[in-house]
Amino acid sequence: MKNIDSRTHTRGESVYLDDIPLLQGTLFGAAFPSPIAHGHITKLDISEAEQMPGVVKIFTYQDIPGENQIGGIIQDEPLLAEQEVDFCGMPIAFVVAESNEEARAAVKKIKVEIDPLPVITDPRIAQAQGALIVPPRTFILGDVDNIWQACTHIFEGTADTNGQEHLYIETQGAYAIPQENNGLKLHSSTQSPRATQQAACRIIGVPMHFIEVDVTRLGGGFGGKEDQANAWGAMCALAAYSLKKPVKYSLHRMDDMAMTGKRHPYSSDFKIGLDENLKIIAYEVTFYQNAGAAADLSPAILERTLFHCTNTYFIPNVRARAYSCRTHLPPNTAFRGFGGPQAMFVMEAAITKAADSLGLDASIIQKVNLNKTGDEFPYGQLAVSEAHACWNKAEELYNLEAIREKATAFNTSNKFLKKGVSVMPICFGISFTNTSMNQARALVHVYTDGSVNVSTGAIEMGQGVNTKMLQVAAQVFSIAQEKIRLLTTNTTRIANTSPSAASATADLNGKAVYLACTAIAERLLNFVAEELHTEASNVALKNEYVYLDGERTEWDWKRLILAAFLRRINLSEHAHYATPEIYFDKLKEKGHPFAYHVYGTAITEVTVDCLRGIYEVDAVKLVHDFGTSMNPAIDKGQIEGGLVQGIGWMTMEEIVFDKAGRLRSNALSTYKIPDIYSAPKEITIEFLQTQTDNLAIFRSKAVGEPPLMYGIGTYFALRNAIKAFNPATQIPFDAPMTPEKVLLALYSEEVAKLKEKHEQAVRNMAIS
Ligand code: LUZ
Ligand code: MOS
Repeated sequence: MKNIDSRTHTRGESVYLDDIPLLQGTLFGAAFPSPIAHGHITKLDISEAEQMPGVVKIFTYQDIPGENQIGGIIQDEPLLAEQEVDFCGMPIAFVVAESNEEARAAVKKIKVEIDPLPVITDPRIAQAQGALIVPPRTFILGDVDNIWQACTHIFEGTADTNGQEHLYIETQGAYAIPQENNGLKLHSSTQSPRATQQAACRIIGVPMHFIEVDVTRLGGGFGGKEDQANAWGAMCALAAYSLKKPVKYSLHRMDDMAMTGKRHPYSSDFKIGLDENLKIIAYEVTFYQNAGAAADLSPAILERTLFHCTNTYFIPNVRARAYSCRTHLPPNTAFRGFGGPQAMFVMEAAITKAADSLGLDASIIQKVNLNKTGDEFPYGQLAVSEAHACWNKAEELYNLEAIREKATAFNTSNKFLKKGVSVMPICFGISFTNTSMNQARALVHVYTDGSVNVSTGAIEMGQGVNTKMLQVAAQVFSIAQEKIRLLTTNTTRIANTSPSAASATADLNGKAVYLACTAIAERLLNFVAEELHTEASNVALKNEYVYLDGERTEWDWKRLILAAFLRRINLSEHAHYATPEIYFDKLKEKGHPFAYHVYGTAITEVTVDCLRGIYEVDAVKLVHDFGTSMNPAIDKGQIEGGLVQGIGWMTMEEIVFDKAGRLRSNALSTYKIPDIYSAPKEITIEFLQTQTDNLAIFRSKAVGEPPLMYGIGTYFALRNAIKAFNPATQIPFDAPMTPEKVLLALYSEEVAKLKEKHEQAVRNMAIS
């Protein structure tokens, strides 16, 4: 089945926030961001801005009737700065004017004086000063301290990954419309309607039932709107509530980039120990997470980093420690993978360090350490593993040996072009790590003509979740897809939603749709069985007909529905689903937090131009564990998108903050994301279709986040290509591998000599 949005998308008819027709009298907001990363506000002068044409009101924290607080996990984030600013881009005031342009013009007239305070951008410095968001967490398996002496090989090192801009095509935004009796309707580009509703209510100081949040779809989220859509929703709600006028704020790209948090940069130390058979028997890792200026989702992300610290390997002795460090960057936030990719990069760096030192290909160490069913993760859950199945299938199907030989032959006959190959196995846990969030609801109405409406808590953000929801309803009722419509995500129809996140949206909401449709179907079957003087177990719904003992009856779907309605059978159902079996004990740091894991293996081939440092990804060939995919077209789309996004994070996407905490890569001219030319020339996706029972909807495993981590393979393939040119080079594990870094690594000796010469020249100048 194709994506139900494809027609309106290609015709430009799909409705995003900016496509909502504006009500007469709508006002427009714009935030005034702090120009400085850290300091005390000594003076805020809005008098000139207030006199600007079209300006209706300028809100500061003093105009907030409720609580000036939008922190989710920890109450440490004001909506509008009070006495202190903690990051460059922190909203200080909210201008509301009659037009967008007037609001933005007025923002430029606001004057603020700030006494600067020291700015920290490095998480290790923050940690050394005790600036932590939450106390550190430690996961332990086995006895790492007493196993080092049993190791044949021990290697240590550091590995760093930079952040990543979400770059959803639709920027953040909201549109608040007053209703009678002080109610508000809030359109928001949010992954979490409940969180946006709650934040807005808290700011205004009204109970949650005063605000209805409604979302048709998002033009991308990637985690950037899991928590950080709330501020803009709250600002619009605040202004609409106090002015009794509709208020809209849709951020400009550069404002969005400067004011919102990104993927967390991490700096990490590792120590890895192997026995004589290359089995990793000890692994110790310390993560320094750059949380930014407020907690946001950082504690949850830190937790997922720990959960994924051993990637897909079984390591019997592990100690993993993680610090969430408070710095003066915009609060970093959820981003596809949610701290997992950062941990997996460190694991792969440790293996690569061992392989380099032992003169081996990393894949030899990777392969002998893949986990098996029954192996214990450091957090106590036992694996149901497809690691070997994916690896072996990829190795054979794509002929890894031949790929390697081809690359070696190419490298022998080319001086300035070098190929590199890597293998990247992945393992990703599916469920919110916070057990309580693993719940969802669905509301299904069957109308008297047999047509069906479905509402869920799922947010459609381009990932195709609505199509999957429709498939569930169509399958349970056995009716044509044209009879079913997916409605907007709305807090009055579906309350208390978990964010559409953690790759779990289709599973959680799909199960709720399944339960709702099944309940209605059961009532229908009981009713028709009575009409046909038989047992319900003898009748079934099939292709829009009632079947009796396998034979089609005269009862078609329409007749059935109308007759059931006239007999006053309930044709609506609101169902609730909560993932069974999962739990986690934070005191022991043990449990069974994930419904299941998703596995896969990717082989990456790259070519580096050793004169210029630029590179191409020739091919990524992978085997992915889909369970039993319920929609291969959508799932393949998720794999391709995730992979290219992961490659971008690992290669060309480079976030640069200067020492003062100002974002320098603040536009698409200075922040490069993969385009069609930098995507792999070839992406081959092979399905590992398994029949094993799992907790996924229709056994179709979650596919949102796992494929991003295949992108890590590109980093290590590039490294191998560089080493083919310059075997002696020492390449720090420091992603992204930009062309500049490639060039420096290719000519590390020359670079060192130039540096020496330069320093000598500087010394000579100083003397003369
Ligand atoms: N969001 C969240 C997530 O709140 N908890 C999670 O475990 C998670 N995992 C992935 C992505 N978003
Ligand atoms: Mo997410 S990182 O699943 O919002």
